[in-house]
Amino acid sequence: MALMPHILVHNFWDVLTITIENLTLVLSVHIFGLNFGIRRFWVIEKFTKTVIICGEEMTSENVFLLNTCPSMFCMRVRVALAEKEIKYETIDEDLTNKSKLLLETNPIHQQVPVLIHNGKPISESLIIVQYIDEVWHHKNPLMPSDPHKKAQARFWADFIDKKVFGPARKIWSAKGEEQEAGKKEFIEILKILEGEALGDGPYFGGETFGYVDVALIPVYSWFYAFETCGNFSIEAECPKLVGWAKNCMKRESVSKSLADPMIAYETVLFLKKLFGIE
Ligand SMILES: N[C@@H](CCC(=O)N[C@@H](CS)C(=O)NCC(=O)O)C(=O)O
Ligand SMILES: *[C@@H]1O[C@H](CO)[C@@H](O)[C@H](O)[C@H]1NC(C)=O
Ligand SMILES: *[C@@H]1O[C@H](CO)[C@@H](O)[C@H](O)[C@H]1NC(C)=O
Repeated sequence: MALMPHILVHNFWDVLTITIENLTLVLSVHIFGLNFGIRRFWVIEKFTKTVIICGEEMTSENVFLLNTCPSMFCMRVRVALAEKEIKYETIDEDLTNKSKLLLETNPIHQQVPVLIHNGKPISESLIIVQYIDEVWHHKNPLMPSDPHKKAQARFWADFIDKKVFGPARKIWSAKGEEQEAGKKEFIEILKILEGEALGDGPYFGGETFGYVDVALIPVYSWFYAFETCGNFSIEAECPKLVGWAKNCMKRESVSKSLADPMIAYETVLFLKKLFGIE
């Protein structure tokens, strides 16, 4: 029988495959320039142009995250995966030059994060966090089980999505009155979260670290950038909220998943340059 090897060249991997009828054997895989040799890889999913492959040696859970390090939305997913102790591979995206894989797995928004679990993509950070909580429900549940408490948690996460990021962006991207308005709105929103949602803490979910904590904690890694750009102190305005954030940072799932504040600050400087601000 004549074997016909197909060489598929992709953004971040080269795969040498042999296809015999419907069976595809992957013989040699180069990922980020590393040769994984002949191993038992299997093809998880064929998107139109990209083959997702996975080897047992790489990850036991078949979880990939399309990621950029300083993205607050990606950090949410990294925190949730860490809480669940899931092994996964991150695939770093250059958002100024998006990969085919990103365009294929999130064709509607073309944004990170995208979680690919067993070849199936899921996008939108809060939806991904809920998915993670449902699939790995045995370990550190993030969502309360009581339907009313669950609805409240979803309310506050939605509030964060709708209210926090707009003013936060104004702090670094605007000047003068508009920047002052951004600072004021940002602090007002944090005060609402502090007063109405956090309560006596230690977490938004009460005694246990949960969904709302995951939704908000990545913003903390951008505080330094906001404070530097806006010349103000968030801690002076919202000491309780900063106390909550510092407490969250004691969790390894959080401290290991959040970007270094300097990286967030450098990202702000990069974005300013990219958008011609200053
Ligand atoms: N609502 C989305 C927001 C995701 C998002 O804004 N991602 C940014 C990076 S922080 C992105 O991919 N931007 C690229 C673009 O919009 O072209 C979520 O929660 O996942
Ligand atoms: C964009 O990405 C592709 C592959 O992902 C690479 O070959 C190309 O050089 C990149 N272009 C720029 C301008 O970085
Ligand atoms: C920053 O704020 C302080 C007061 O809080 C003020 O004295 C100082 O001039 C400000 N710096 C700039 C660069 O606006």
